[in-house]
Formats: sequence, C-alpha cells, structure tokens
Amino acid sequence: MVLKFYASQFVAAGNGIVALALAEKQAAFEFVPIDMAAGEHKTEEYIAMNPFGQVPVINDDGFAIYESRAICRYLDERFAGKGATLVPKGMKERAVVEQAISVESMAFAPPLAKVVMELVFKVHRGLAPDQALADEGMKEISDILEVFEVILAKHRYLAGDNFTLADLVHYAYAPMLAENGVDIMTVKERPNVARWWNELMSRPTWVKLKAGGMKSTL
Ligand SMILES: N[C@@H](CCC(=O)N[C@@H](CS)C(=O)NCC(=O)O)C(=O)O
Repeated sequence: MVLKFYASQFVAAGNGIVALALAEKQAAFEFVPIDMAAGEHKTEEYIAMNPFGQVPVINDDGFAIYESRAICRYLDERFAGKGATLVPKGMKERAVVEQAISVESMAFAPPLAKVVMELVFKVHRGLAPDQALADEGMKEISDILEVFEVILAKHRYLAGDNFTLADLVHYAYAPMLAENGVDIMTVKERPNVARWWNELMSRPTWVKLKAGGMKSTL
C-alpha cells in the first residue's frame, strides 16, 4: 500500500498545504516530483489522475485524488488517530472548521491570488505589476483580516483553541507575501492576527518543511 504525493518541489500553494497535512499526520509517503517546466503534469498518465492537469495529486494505492483542500480532508481520515486532528469529529466543532475553510476559499484566497500574481509572480518574471489590481487585492485582504482580528481575539486559532484544517489552508499563499517583502499578516494594528500568524509561521512542522522540502519518508 503506497501513498504517492505528486507535486512541484516548491513548498507553496496547494503543494505546500498537502505537504504540511502529510507532516501533521506523520504520514509515510513517496514523493513524486513533477517538473512543470517539462510539462509532466500534462502527460496522459498524469491527466488520468487529475483531468485538470494540475498539482498536487495523491495516489493512494490506485485511488487518485486532486484539489489540495479535498486531499487534506482525505489525509486526515486516512491517517486518523495519527498526528494532529485536522477536522474534528464533533458535528458542531466540524461545522465551525468548515465555516472557516469556506471563508478562506471563497473570500480570502481570491484577492490573495490577485496580490501574489501582481507582487510576486510578475515581479519574479521581470514583468511590471498592475499596482491598482494589487492595491485592490490588499484592501480586500485587509477587510477580511479585520474580521479575523475579532475572531482571533476570542480564541487562539480560527476555529477554536486547537490548530485545525481551518488554519492549515492559510499556508497556501499568504507566506509568500512576507517572503517577498509584503507585510499584511503581522501589522501592529491587528495584534491577534499577528500573534496567530507568527504562531503558524513558527509551527515546527512548517519550519521543518520549509527548511528541508518535501521529504519522502517511505
Ligand atoms: N484548486 C487547486 C489549484 C491547483 C493549481 O492551481 N495548481 C497549479 C500549481 S500551484 C498548477 O498545477 N498549475 C498548472 C496548470 O494549471 O497548468 C488546488 O488547490 O489543488
């Protein structure tokens, strides 16, 4: 029974959160690096696992699944009883986690993707960012973080006092901001967001992953 993890080498985006979920679950897996520049995510064999031709994918002994958040939920059940519990079993606790994940995917991720495109990807490619688009995205992110500030004044993490998938999904793109000189997650005007984010960024599983990359543990 081999669980294979297909992703790019970069600990970021969907690849990063699946790698973090695997680390949190202390899961043994075979890492299959996908060379996207060479189009390895567009081969017939790969498309058979993910018809969208995107990373990440996991293949659990012939059962292939894509979409990073769905993969994380699967891993939490697949490795139930090992490592951190990412999605609690209680109906109400789980609903609160799902509520926060919905906010992340529907409200937080879209403006974040806009800002990362303009201020990270374009800059790395030597292209001029569209500053108006970036500013619009930053304003949308700030508006959401204002609400996070209220939520995080009440408890340590987004869905209560335990680290859950609600927090984990935020590792996808937001770390790229500070890595590229854009500070929005730790501004002093939002002390509870800053406390939460600093805690996430210094979480041992994340620090180890960023330092060592997607380690194969099989
Ligand atoms: N919603 C998907 C997004 C996956 C995604 O956009 N993957 C990018 C890399 S971060 C990709 O494979 N891009 C190549 C392509 O679309 O051809 C997830 O969370 O897994």
